[in-house]
Amino acid sequence: MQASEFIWMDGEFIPFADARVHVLSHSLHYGNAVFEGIRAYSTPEGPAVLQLGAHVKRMFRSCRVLDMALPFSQAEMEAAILELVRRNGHKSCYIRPLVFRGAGPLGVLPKGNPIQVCVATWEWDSLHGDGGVDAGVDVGFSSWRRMAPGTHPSMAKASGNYLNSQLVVQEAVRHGYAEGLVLDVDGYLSEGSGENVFLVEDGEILTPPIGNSILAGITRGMVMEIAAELGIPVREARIPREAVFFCEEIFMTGTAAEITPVRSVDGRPLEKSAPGPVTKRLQEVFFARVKGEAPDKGGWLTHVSAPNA
Ligand code: PPE
Repeated sequence: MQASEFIWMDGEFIPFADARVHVLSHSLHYGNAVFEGIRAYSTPEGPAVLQLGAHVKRMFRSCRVLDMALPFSQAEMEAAILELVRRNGHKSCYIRPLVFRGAGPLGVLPKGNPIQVCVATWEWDSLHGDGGVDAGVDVGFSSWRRMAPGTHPSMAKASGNYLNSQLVVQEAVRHGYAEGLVLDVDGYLSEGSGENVFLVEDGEILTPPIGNSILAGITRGMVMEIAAELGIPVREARIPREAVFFCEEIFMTGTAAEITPVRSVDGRPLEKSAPGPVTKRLQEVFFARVKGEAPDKGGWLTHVSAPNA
């Protein structure tokens, strides 16, 4: 990971090497941090942050779930993110805001720990590489289940949820897969360790609803918007495990993974090679839009510097 020049921490732009925390930081012990993953894409008008408002809003909602009051407003966080991308001089980058409880008294009940906020940026390729986006990846069902409703708050992007994700992806990679597909506690398809999942069946797009222990992905939302524009029906449905073995296409979405097709599950190749026509069409529209090569119909991009500035 290439160090950027600055990290924004608690309201200030500080050198990368100075962004430190104490080992007794509460969140390090109890997993109660909240984070976001955002991308800035290179466009003809310079870098533009994709869905800035939606990501910051989700971060504030995650904090509400964890009962953490941020010492900054949404507008202040958005401004800090834009300024950081500008100061770090990225053409494109990944952006990682993190809210955590800092050093103070330990004990599970958070009491007297300062709520700290930082934002870091770095240049990051697609999670499964350009090869993954172009040709698809091999995935396998995880032996782990997603968090059951009423246990961990899957709708909050809380660090503690990523203990489950790490068990999933470590096992998947150990078995030679790029990613694990995870079932929810009832045995229905949930998501990947860091991606939402979609199936294409009889020309219709299917994806698990929020009730299947997923993170309500922002890329998921954009894909659903594009599909609606293209007249491709999308349905949120409880999906049984076996559907992946006869559907026409599978793809995964996420800020890091973008739109990554799946070419095999559990060592069983899909009937047709990835990406299938629906996945391909969605990718074309998505990438053209986020890279500023097609009109920004949904108002998804926030340019880091005002055009012509
Ligand atoms: N589910 C999970 C569990 C998840 O972590 C992500 C994002 C998504 C779905 C897709 O959400 P969205 O990015 O809003 O479309 N995972 C982030 C972290 C990945 C990482 O490797 O770190 C991301 O993609 O930034």
